[in-house]
Amino acid sequence: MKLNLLTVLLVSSTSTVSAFSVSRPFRSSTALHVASAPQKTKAPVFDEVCETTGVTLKRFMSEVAMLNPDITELTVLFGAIETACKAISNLVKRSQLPSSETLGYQGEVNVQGEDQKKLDVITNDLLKRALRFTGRLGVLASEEEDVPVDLSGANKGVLIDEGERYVAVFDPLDGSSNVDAGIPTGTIIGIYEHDENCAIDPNCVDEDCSEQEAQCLANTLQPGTNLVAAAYCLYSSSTFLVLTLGSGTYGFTLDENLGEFVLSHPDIKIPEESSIISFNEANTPNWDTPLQETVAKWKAGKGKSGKKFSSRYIGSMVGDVHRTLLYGGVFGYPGDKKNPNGKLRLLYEGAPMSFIVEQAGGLSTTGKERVMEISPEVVHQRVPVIMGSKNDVQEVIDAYAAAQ
Ligand code: AFP
Repeated sequence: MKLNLLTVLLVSSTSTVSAFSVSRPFRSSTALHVASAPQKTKAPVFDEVCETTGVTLKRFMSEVAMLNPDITELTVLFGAIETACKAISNLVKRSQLPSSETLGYQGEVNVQGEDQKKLDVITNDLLKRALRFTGRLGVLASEEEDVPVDLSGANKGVLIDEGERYVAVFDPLDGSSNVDAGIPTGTIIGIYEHDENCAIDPNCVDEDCSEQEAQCLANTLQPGTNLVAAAYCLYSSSTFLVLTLGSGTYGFTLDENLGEFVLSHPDIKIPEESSIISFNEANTPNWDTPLQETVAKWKAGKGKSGKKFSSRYIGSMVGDVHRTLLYGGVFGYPGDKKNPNGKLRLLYEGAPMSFIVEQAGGLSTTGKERVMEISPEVVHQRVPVIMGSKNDVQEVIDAYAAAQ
């Protein structure tokens, strides 16, 4: 069904993208009309692999599409994500050179009161445009945008067909406070199905929008269980792209000679238990008692596994979760007395990363509930997150349950 939407996203002649949308916070006061939970996708098996190129992300996605024709459109989105990640990787790498002039602050504060880095703004623009030019996106929400951005009208010129349309949520440069020191950073992306029945009057700006129109723009407010895909790119010693389409977690490494992401970590399985904790431990005295006690036991080697845990913390969620996926352990940013919902954002940090971790056999919880099952009420909602190895995270869940 063709969407009856006109643009509320304007691209100015100076290439600055500004979103004009409803300014009030988006609250799902009534149930959102959203697509039903996605079906499990079939994962490809590669019988024959070229020794020189390996399995590229392009081949992976085209084989996924052949096995799952209903998600063929996702290959176009992943083409855009791939290009954006390569471009961001180059920007991050070059940022240390004085000639790049991309380090430091932009001089703006985002809606969450955080100072925006120059690279936050540049990468947000880059990813937004890459996704928009696919013509497959109805709405997007980003850490760096105050409100969701309706793209349907803006896509008119590049719309290829009237196939499925998606909602993208992303954090273009997570961990950007580390970027000036050359510490790993990442991009996090979640993809939902868009409600194609949404119709927004072209004159709908700010208070002119009806509740229904506001809710259509707020089509981003879906729980993680509705995600059809999630991915992160890690800009580190190598550039990685790790994704799930709901059937396992797959890791690709950028082969800089080929310019292609090559499957390097097929069907990642996070170790069921480990001995690594990854928290900002300066906040320990303010954590909930069950978490404080569990972590204290782990440090003393008196937890369920009897192993003595050690600590690894970068302060970039993508880097910390990537290590946790490969080595096991528990990464978290829990709620505390000062910030009961912690620091991480549900929509574009907590939910997509939980999807990736769960698809690798891990768990992700707030301590009291599964992160994937929380329905966001506002776009930039924060959520306590404790994710990683199944047995270790279960120990935290059990401690919370016992304390109730
Ligand atoms: P920045 O993007 O502002 O650097 O924040 C990164 C982040 O959202 C997440 O990637 C980290 O896990 C977490 O914040 C680190 O927060 P602390 O600096 O409070 O430990």
